[in-house]
Amino acid sequence: MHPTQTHPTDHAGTVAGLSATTRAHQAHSSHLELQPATTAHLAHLAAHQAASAAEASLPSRGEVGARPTVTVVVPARNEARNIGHVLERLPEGIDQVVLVDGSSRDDTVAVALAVRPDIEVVHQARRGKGNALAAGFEAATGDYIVMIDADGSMDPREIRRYLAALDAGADYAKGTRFTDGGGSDDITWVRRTGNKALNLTANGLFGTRYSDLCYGYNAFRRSCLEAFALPDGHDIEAEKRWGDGFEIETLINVRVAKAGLRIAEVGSFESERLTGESNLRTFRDGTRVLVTILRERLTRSARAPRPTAEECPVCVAEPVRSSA
Ligand SMILES: Nc1nc2c(ncn2[C@@H]2O[C@H](COP(=O)(O)OP(=O)(O)O)[C@@H](O)[C@H]2O)c(=O)[nH]1
Ligand SMILES: [Mg+2]
Repeated sequence: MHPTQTHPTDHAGTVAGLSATTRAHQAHSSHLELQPATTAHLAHLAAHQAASAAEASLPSRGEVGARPTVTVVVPARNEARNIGHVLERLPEGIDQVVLVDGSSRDDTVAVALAVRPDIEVVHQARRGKGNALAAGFEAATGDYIVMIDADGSMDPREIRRYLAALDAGADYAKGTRFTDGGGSDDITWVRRTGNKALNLTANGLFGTRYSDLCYGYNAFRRSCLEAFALPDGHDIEAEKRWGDGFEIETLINVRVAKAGLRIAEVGSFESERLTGESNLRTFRDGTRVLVTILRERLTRSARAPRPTAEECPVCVAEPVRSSA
C-alpha cells in the first residue's frame, strides 16, 4: 500500500504563471492530502488543479529533479498519415517521446523523425499493441509515463489533465470516455456494448469502479511498472503472450487495482482515427479481454483485500473525474 503523500515538486506546483489564487489553493491542497480527506474534497481538488494546469504548457525542465520528468509512449503500426498530427500537438516540455514501431510497411518512422527529430524509435519483438507498449515502457526514462495512440483519435493536449491527476496524488490516471469531459466519435455500438459488459464484469470481480475499461489513453508513475508485470517486450518468441494484444489496457487496469494503487479517472474525448482502419477485431479481441479478466481473477493476489477509502482516498473506491 502506498502511503498518502504530498508531491512538493509536482507539475501543477511548478507551472509558470499560475495565479495567486491557484497557488493558495495548491498550498491548501498539500495540506489536504495529509488529512483524512473525503473523496468529494479530492475530486474537487483534482478538477481544480487540472483546470489550472490546462492553462499553461508544461514547465521547462530546469534543474534536474525540479519536477517529475515525462515520457510519452506512442505505439504505431502503419500510421504515416496520422503520426505527424499527434506529434505536432504534444505539449511543450515533454522530456522523452518513444515511438514503438510495429514493423510498419509505410513511412511511419520517417514521418515521425521528420516531425520530431528527437523521438526515440523502438522496435518490438513480437506482434500486437500490448507488446509494443511493453517495449516502449522498457525504454521510458520519465517519472511519469503517458501512453497515447498514433492514429489521431486522442488529443495530446489532454496530457496536461493526466499529469495534473498524477500531481494530485494518483499513481495511475485512467482515461475515460464515459464521464464529464469525455466522449467518443470513434466507438461503434457493438464496441460500446461489449466494453460496458466487460467493464461490469471487471468491476464485479475486482471491486473497482472503472467507467471505461478498454480505453488506451492513460498515464502513470513509473513505480506502477512493477505492478503491471508485463511480459518482456524484447523477448523474441514465436507465440503471442497474454498482454501482447489489445487486452493490454485491461491487464494494466486490473493489476493496478489488485496492487492497491491510487487510481484517478480523467475525462477524455476520442475522435475518429484520422485515416486508415482500426487494427482491433471486436470479437477476437473482446474475447481476449474477457479471458484476461478471468485469468487475473484466478491468480492469488486477486483475492487480496481491497484498500479502504481512507487508506487509498484517490482510488478505485471513488475515482476522481478531472475536467480540463
Ligand atoms: N507498434 C504497434 N502498434 C500497434 C499495433 N497494433 C495497433 N497499434 C497501434 O495502437 C494504436 C491503437 O490501435 P487502433 O488500430 O487504432 O485500435 P483501436 O483504437 O482500438 O481501434 C494505434 O496507434 C496503432 O497504430 C502493433 O501491433 N504494433
Ligand atoms: Mg484507434
